[in-house]
Amino acid sequence: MLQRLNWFEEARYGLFIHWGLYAELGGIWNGKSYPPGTEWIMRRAQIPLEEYKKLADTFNPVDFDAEDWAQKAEDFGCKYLCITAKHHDGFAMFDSAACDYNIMHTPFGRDVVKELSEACRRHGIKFCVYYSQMQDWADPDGDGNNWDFDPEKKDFTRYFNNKVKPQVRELLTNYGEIGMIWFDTPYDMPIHLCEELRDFVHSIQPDCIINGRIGYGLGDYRQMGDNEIPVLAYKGVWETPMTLNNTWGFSRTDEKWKSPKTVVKMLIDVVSKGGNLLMNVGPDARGNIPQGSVDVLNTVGKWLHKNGESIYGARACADFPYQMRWGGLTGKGATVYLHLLEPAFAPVHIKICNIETKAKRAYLLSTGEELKIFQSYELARDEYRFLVDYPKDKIDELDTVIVAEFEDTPVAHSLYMTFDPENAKGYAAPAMGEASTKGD
Ligand code: H79
Repeated sequence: MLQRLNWFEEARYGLFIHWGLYAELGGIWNGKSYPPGTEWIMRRAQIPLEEYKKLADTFNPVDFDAEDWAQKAEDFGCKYLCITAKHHDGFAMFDSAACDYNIMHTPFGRDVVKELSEACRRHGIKFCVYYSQMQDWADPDGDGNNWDFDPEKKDFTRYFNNKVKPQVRELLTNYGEIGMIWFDTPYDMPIHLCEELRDFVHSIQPDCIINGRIGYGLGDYRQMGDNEIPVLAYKGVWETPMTLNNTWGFSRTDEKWKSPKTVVKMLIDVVSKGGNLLMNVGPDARGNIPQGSVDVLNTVGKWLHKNGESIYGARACADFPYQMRWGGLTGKGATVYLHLLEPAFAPVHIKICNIETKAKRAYLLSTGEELKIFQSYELARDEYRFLVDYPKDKIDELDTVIVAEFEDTPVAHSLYMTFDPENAKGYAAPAMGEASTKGD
């Protein structure tokens, strides 16, 4: 694996921030609502550029406090933060000599990227930037705005040389170490420009990660689709960007936040398949992250501060070919974290089927309390299994984490393994009633 991916694999959970001029509209233009995807409103409502640009004349997020946002990211348990430096609308949230259409030319006149990069550094959070490299609805040569500009006259290479490369250079030069640059919607960008962009990034900051949406598999890791989590564990490094409601940018109408339980489940689902979760918030035009989203992510953060060991640096376990309706597994070497999400599906014990590796002990992560374990050979199914008792009175309704230490990295057997009586030795058959499979 690439060295520069090490921190990313360790991090597992990041905070995505979609913030731009569109926050002023919050999904509403001329009294008409354009959910979801409020950051797309300029294109969806075909707002003339001259009209949309007026938002820059009024952009003044007086409540913006980089320190507060970085503190929040830390409280949420996020290890990296990625802010939209330029989204498809073409407006730069940083001081850019390459293009005047940027935050310095607003009543606010402060470089948000600068302030956030410094605050993140103070809080030990990897600072990352999102940059839309192909679409630009403010530039006649950028992609996507066919209502102000004639598509026939577009010269993308000119845009690439005049705006993309100079702005990417600014981002990678003026803000210290950038953990990752997050590209988006490469559409049909020619491969030689994608390669040029990749090499350009690494010529300035060799350690800066490039996400998959640079196109053609040229990125350092695989970017899953927006809000898409794969069904199976995925080999290699990957990340799912996820909305907390149903939009990336701020919405005046959408307060349908996912519950803390849903977020924790998603995080476990993603990490148990070897990926990262990049969870989004959309601050409003005053610079406040909506309180409803803060409340949800704070609750998740409190859980993470107690149980983070089972997430940060954790990996997919051997792919046990069973659906574990009670929850899921994450792992680190010979340690397995059993995430009890649905105790109703584990009325007696928690069970991992088809696991032969010997267990040493198990304990409750939150208290360290030792738990009783069983391992047995199951004649009926010709397989080994691992069971652990759990304290029914110490359930964390978000997720109760049980740590099981094995003698080695646990391996799953094929469903079609053949019976070898020798293998069955050394495992005590559980006494009746102790590790009953009734109801399983
Ligand atoms: O930045 C966020 C999105 O704006 C961006 N990717 C994430 C991280 C993105 N760009 N394009 N797409 C996603 C795919 C296009 C989705 C669309 Fe729609 C469907 C555009 C118009 C209809 C979603 C729904 C966005 C607006 C409405």
